[in-house]
Amino acid sequence: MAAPRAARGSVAAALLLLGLALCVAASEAGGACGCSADRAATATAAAAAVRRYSPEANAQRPGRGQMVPIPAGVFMMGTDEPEIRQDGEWPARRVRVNLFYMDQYEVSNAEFEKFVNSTGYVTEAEKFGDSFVFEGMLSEQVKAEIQQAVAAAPWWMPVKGANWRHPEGPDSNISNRMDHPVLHVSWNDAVAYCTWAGKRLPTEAEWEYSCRGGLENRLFPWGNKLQPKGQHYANIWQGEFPTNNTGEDGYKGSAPVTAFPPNHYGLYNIVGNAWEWTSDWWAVHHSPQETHNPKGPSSGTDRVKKGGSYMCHKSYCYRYRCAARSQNTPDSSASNLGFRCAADNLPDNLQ
Ligand SMILES: *[C@@H]1O[C@H](CO)[C@@H](O)[C@H](O)[C@H]1NC(C)=O
Ligand SMILES: *[C@@H]1O[C@H](CO)[C@@H](O)[C@H](O)[C@H]1NC(C)=O
Ligand SMILES: *[C@@H]1O[C@H](CO)[C@@H](O)[C@H](O)[C@H]1NC(C)=O
Ligand SMILES: [Ca+2]
Ligand SMILES: [Ca+2]
Repeated sequence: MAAPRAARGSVAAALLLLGLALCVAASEAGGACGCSADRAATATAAAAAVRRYSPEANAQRPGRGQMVPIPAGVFMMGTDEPEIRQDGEWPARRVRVNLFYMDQYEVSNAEFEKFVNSTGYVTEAEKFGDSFVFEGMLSEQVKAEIQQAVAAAPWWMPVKGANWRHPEGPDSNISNRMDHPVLHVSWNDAVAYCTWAGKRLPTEAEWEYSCRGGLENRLFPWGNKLQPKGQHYANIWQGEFPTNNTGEDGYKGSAPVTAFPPNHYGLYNIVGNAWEWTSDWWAVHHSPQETHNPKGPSSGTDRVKKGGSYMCHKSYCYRYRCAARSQNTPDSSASNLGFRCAADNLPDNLQ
């Protein structure tokens, strides 16, 4: 069978597929960033932002469709206490962001189908004829037909006929999952969708700023505790990876894009469920200087994705944190990778 796209060009790309292979044992999280003046200023701005942009307020805004305003402000991007250093989660740096709009939800299968219906768009997974699927979700019949796995991440199978309409291969479908995130979409597919919708992909800075929801120096969109009061706030993996997915949070695979509580900006599943493409090229070294609306490196080979997925567990993929990041080539696709769009102004149809 043809080499999977993520493996084209370099073995490293295959190993990095979905950020799974190079995980480090994660240390316990917490601590401060050690720059108190910045923190005070950011905290003040953030507190004001949270007051102005509570999910309740956003929900009551008539005619805003599925986008919410993310207030202009300053935040600390990245962290000085990286959990996964080689991902370039550090240093913490001041970033200024203009007001923009963000989709409240990951783009769903229903929305993507509307796009495909009206444009005839064909995704890259459909053109290439295969996509990566987590082995634990495949039927015995599909598994039996596969000879090749990703060497360092054997739970990833390149599956012929897997695409957004057939997430686990030809014998699967999305008819009961129209409200789940569209999967098996490449970066190029995501750009095509957002452009059609009058939107664009968020920059990594915008994505991380909106993930943090006005909170400062926290691991997750809701705070530092993974499960406040024992509640699940995101669709990730519970149990031993990759053999025992207990689905304690209610979902072994993807969840509806509306599942779980939103963050302070009204964003759902900003971590967990599906990984989300951003517009930035990938690099692991960042200047500590303050920047204004940074757009990432001017060139590269991989694009940044954020938020982790339903497959992430602390033991091997502690990437469902706002500062966490990973990458794939722009033509890669897989069963846990999707996106949401952003915009400078509300598209006409949402006003
Ligand atoms: C897309 O088109 C098909 C076939 O006409 C139709 O059944 C389906 O409801 C359409 N999907 C959406 C989301 O409009
Ligand atoms: C879609 O998959 C479900 C099982 O998840 C199956 O019951 C149904 O028949 C399938 N529909 C089609 C149109 O293949
Ligand atoms: C999976 O993990 C749960 C909780 O840790 C345990 O109760 C269960 O026995 C495990 N199942 C298997 C098949 O190992
Ligand atoms: Ca889950
Ligand atoms: Ca997500």
